[in-house]
Amino acid sequence: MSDTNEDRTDVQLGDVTVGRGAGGETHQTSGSGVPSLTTQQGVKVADDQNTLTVGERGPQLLEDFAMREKIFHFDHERIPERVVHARGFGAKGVLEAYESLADVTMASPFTEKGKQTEVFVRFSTVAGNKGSSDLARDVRGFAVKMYTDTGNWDLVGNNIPVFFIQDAMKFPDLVHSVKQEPDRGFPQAQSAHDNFWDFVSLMPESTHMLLWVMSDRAIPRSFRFMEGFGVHTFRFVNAAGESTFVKFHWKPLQGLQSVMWDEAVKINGADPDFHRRDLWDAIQSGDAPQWELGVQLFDDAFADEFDFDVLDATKFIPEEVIPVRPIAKLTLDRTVDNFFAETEQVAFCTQNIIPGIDFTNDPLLQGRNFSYLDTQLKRLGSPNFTQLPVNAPRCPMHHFQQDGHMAFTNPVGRANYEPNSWGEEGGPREDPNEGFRTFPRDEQGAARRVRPESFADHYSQARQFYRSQTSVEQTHIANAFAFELSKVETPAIRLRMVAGLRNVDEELAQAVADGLGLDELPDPLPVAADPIDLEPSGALSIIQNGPDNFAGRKVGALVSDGVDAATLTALRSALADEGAMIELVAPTVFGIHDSEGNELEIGQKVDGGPSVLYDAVAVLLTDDAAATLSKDAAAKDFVTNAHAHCKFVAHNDAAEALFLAAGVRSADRDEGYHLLDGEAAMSTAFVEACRDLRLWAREAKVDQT
Ligand code: HDE
Repeated sequence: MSDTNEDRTDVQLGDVTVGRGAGGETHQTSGSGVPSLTTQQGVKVADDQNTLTVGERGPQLLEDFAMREKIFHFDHERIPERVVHARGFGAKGVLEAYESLADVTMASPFTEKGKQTEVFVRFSTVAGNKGSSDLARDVRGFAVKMYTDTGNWDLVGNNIPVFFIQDAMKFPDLVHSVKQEPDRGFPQAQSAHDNFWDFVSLMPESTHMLLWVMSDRAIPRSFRFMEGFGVHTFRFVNAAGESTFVKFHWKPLQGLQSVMWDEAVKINGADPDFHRRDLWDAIQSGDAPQWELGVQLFDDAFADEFDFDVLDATKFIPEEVIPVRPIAKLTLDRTVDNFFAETEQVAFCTQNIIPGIDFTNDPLLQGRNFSYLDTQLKRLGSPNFTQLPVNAPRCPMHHFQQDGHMAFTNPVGRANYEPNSWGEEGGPREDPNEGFRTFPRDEQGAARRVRPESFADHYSQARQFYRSQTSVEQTHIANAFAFELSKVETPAIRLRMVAGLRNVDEELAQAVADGLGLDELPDPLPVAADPIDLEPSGALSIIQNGPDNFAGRKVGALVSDGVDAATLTALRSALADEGAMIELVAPTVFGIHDSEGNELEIGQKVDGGPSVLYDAVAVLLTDDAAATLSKDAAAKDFVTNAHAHCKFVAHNDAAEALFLAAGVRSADRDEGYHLLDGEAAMSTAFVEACRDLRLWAREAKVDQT
């Protein structure tokens, strides 16, 4: 057997040379400016293509340490996925304070105006496994780790300000019910099945959250366009030791936006990574998304007089009751360098708070404080997970905790206990002045297992949420309930849920019953406390809180070879002026030129770029291409779906043939359709119309056709 270069059988694959023979090397060798491939022990590897064998076709040799090490490591690459929020996506950035909040908190990010704190954010879905699709109807996690100079503060929130349950003890039941049913292992990333609706229909405290989850909040267009909430009531504590209650809000400066359910279903097929790709692309292109951190501050007197218990996580405080005060700006301007090292290994713990922040007695929060630390040990395998770079504080830390698996930051010196008498050599000491001090709240009472009376009203805020929505949004909520319950196989569960909805709103219950084809409404479920009518809150509607521009949104332009150069240029420039993007979709990815012969960069072949991937569309074709595409199912779907999803459509005259083939007659083409013929003003008018995001007036008409 020879290992000389003469024995190599290199293969030329396009512009890449790959070594294949005995002793063969890849095209990149140590001499060409790239480092040598090594084993984990640092031994350079000569051949990464062929295992050591006896003779050319003989058995493999166990002594091939390079091959065995490679396979061994591969076999152990996976760690347990998160038991909930398994599918997530992280990004890095900075939090910048608007002002000093020293009067209410000594929390380090807010000590002075302009103060910057490094952050890591992980967005997630809850129910689906790690490989599930982004557009599942689900709550989104919005977890923020702030590396402050007084320690790490984790605000582990969601995109919905309330939760399904009032006591952490019910969390395993809730999660079991929504995840795959245990006997069959499906459905994946879906709440539309018997177990989930069985559980929640037996837990009236879930009703308020269900309204949010059946609303378009649960199918956001992008992480960039959704709010975040700390959910629980926390405490701010100032240097004088005074406490103020606080609820945290993240408000996207991009405005709120969601997709329609039919779009969500189709996006999941077309691009299951739609949300993570969106965030990645936005940050990579320099369009860093931003959120304002806002707080609702209140005292004991407000807590006593408010209609609901501020410790009950199934309730929120409307912004009309306590306005949200913006205190800082979050900018996510860096993608992760390595998905596993950062997004997967990041370990959020609700117990990670810093001086100036404290807990309240919210029973959900107290339970979480146990769960998050506990779950990280299971997932990351060692109490030293805090030493992983993504989890390590950026401020100095000194303690006597030692050893354990994978301890790679180890104290030096003799002292590993205190008190000790080793003087300056004796290691760190307590800091009574700057150390964390728990707010000295008064607590007394008998140990009991009891749900407070003040947690009993399960319907009033659900009703308030529903009645705060536009009629378009109300229809979406009713449709979502009907869809989900139609997937439930057990009639009694469907009926129990409709019976519960009667306590929320009779019209909603009726609309759901109609959607299911139910002749007669069941009697309402008994209530523990009579629901009351509360003032609607405009802040709860997505449509009323959209952007006032089209920035950060994307137009999909279906074009063909020979597309009019002036029209395309005018459209591109109007979108660029708005800060919006355009992606070209064409019958092929090579060989498409504009009318002036310029080769166009095509983002998607027509069957890979359905209109559900875009916020608005353009159809700019030649007559020949329109005739050909009129026979193409994907091109017709592009148009039909854009129309059905109430999108704004720019087009040239030639697009007519495709519209007709797609069943969009001229009578169907409303003011959402904009003819473009190269004039800049026409493109500008189209982009201005797009600021509304959708022409909702079309929705009812589409449903009727
Ligand atoms: Fe979580 N939750 N949770 N949760 N949660 C987890 O921790 C838990 C709750 C939230 O991107 C787990 O590291 C209990 C509310 C987010 O890594 C686990 C209860 C809110 C994330 C856990 C709740 C959340 C998690 C699983 C009921 C919004 C993802 C993996 C008391 C305020 C964090 C992990 C990330 C993750 C427990 C309820 C948000 C098992 C026991 C309410 C955003 O510890």
